[in-house]
Amino acid sequence: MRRIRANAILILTVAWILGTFYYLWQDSKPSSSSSSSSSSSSSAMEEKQKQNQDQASGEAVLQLLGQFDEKAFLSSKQLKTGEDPYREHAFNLQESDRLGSERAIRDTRHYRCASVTFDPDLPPTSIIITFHNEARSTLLPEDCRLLSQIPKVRCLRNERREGLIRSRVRGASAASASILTFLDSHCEVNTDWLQPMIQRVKEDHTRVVSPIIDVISLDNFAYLAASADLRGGFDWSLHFKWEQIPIEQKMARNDPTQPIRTPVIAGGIFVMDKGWFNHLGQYDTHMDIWGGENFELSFRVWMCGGSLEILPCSRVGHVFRKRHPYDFPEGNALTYIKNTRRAAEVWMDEYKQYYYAARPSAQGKAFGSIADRLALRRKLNCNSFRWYLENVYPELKIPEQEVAYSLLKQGGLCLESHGTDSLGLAECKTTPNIPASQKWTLIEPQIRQQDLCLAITAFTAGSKVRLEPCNIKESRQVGVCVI
Ligand SMILES: [Mn+2]
Repeated sequence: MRRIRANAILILTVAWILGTFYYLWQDSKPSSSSSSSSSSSSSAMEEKQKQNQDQASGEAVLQLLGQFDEKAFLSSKQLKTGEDPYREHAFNLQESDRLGSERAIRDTRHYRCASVTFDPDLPPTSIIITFHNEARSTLLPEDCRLLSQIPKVRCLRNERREGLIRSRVRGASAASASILTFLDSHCEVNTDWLQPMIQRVKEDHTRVVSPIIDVISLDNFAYLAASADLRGGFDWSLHFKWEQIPIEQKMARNDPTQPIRTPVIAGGIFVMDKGWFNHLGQYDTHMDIWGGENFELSFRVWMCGGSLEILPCSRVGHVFRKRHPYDFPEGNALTYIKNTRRAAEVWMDEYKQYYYAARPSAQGKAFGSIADRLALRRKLNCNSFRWYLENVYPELKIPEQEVAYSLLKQGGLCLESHGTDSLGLAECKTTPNIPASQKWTLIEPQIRQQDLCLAITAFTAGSKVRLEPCNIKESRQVGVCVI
């Protein structure tokens, strides 16, 4: 009896181990694989199915391209022997050309994404791709005449160099669908990338959604899965960075297919309702070429009643480059400063001082008139930047640096702290330096000494001022600033 039980346990254990391996193998195998060499253990039937899929996808591509002859198009502008394949586009053009526009890539989504369902009647979307001297093999058309041979494609050519911001606005205005999909011009979309985004926007038109952006190697064009635990963040110089989802949010995520709230989007790839895009003021069209527009859009969306999400079940690959392959007529740095300065001046309220502290070179640089954008902000009755920091991005640390400090004088005497809670007036001391007890720092809206803040004891005439631990939500400390 005991032996039978032991055997049963052994069999169950072996089955469990095999099952686990099968599960892991299922999870990691490339499900969109159409390369017949990918799996030697597949049965003949599976091979046949794959071949059929291959054929079907090949035909679908032919249908999509219509009369457009991709091979002829690419061969008319080939790399010369000995030419640096990185020179013109800052990625390996030779490798990009060799791959062509259709290849099998690994489905990098979490396996549970495959069973997520979508409404059968999702609304259509217009895809807007802006480009400037893009390579022929990463974005097929660079010539509007050839481009128009591809069914459904419209090509708008600007009279002069406008940059991505004004070009996107022009593309959005010409779009016929009610949902806009913005794509960079060197992207490769993955399995069912579009449905999750359209679904979220259909359910709530104020959502602005973005896929997880996978990495396409600029050297060999390998398609690499990006982490699903990242969101968009920034530092005070308005430098975008990917950052880990805060640990509490990560712990609370029990469904890996659920959207990730993000303070900002990277800006290259996102989906937005067209009516909402127009209602919110499209883009700041006084921004030039590239950069900063993602902050302006992100602040505006959050502060004016919308939200930003990254959808883990949508994956799009992007060639991340180390330099811009095109020139900036005003110079790269000046353009970035102009654009981010406009974003800071319109949206960051008193917190723009931290932007200037982190990017001192921005001080005094021209950024044009922002009157129309300030009017837009008033019209839309948007929240303050402080609201944004408290509700959307509390993880962004406010610099502890002393923004403005000085003595606080009454008559000939100066306010001085004694210990942690008592205050008094004393002879002003300035040599050799202001002592810590008389040095008061203004960090709006509080007056501080390290972690202690000046506060009134009550909102009545004659109430005393005292020192207490700083608390930004304590109105008795904010009131002190009004003096
Ligand atoms: Mn890009």
